[in-house]
Amino acid sequence: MKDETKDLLAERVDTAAINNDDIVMLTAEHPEMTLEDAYEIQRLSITRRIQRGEDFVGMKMGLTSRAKMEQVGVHNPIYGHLTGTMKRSSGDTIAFDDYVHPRIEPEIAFILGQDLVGKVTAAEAMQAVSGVCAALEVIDSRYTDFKFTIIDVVADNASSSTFFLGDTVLPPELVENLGNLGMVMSVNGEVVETGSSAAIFEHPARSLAKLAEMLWERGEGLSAGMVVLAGGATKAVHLKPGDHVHLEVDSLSTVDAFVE
Ligand code: OOG
Ligand code: MG
Repeated sequence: MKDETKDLLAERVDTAAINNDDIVMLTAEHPEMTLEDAYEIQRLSITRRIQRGEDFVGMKMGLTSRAKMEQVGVHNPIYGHLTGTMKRSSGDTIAFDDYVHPRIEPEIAFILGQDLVGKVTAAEAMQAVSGVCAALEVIDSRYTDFKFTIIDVVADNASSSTFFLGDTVLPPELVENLGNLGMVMSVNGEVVETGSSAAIFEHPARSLAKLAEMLWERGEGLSAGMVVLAGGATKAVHLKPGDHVHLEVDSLSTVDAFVE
């Protein structure tokens, strides 16, 4: 795929995200697009955000649990970039009108205290982690009906739109059983999804190591200070105006997200 085509497609996904417009899958028009083209389009779309003044604050893994893979019909993990404008604190409110068709999912977030570069084991990856917290991620595919191929969703920055971090960030040595923490997500007081951090690539630390490996294969890495979302533990749930989403994760602080 030509560089100028990638530039045009990066502009298309970026503009759709700005205007909350849904768009036709890019592969419908460009069946020749490869996964590497898609990661390049993602990078170009992030460069556009940085040029507008957004900060690059971290990365996310996506499609690391079976429930997530089955919900969207894509069975391989992917990654996306997170910027400062996507970040919220527990208790914050988002506006439904700022999204195309938002969904929310329960996650575990890592804060890196050191750079993490290379093909590492899960235990090695955890040595770079200074903090662990619960998180809610709002995903918002820019594609019509939330339907996509792996190539399309990668080009669309893995549906990234907003993430809420829990108030308490614990050092990893204080989180017993990180690989099997109960996770309960409620909407307006009713439990909608239950799961375990074990569903996230068998252990959230394995997801972090996989991200480092996927980046390493492209000559990239993670830097100290970054946030990393390990991936949704359960399937994602549709949001609507007026929703109050509450997440409880064993040993970690709760996270609340409000929609107006
Ligand atoms: C792709 C993003 C997946 C996760 O945690 O699995 C993701 C999507 O489902 O639209 O964020
Ligand atoms: Mg996610």
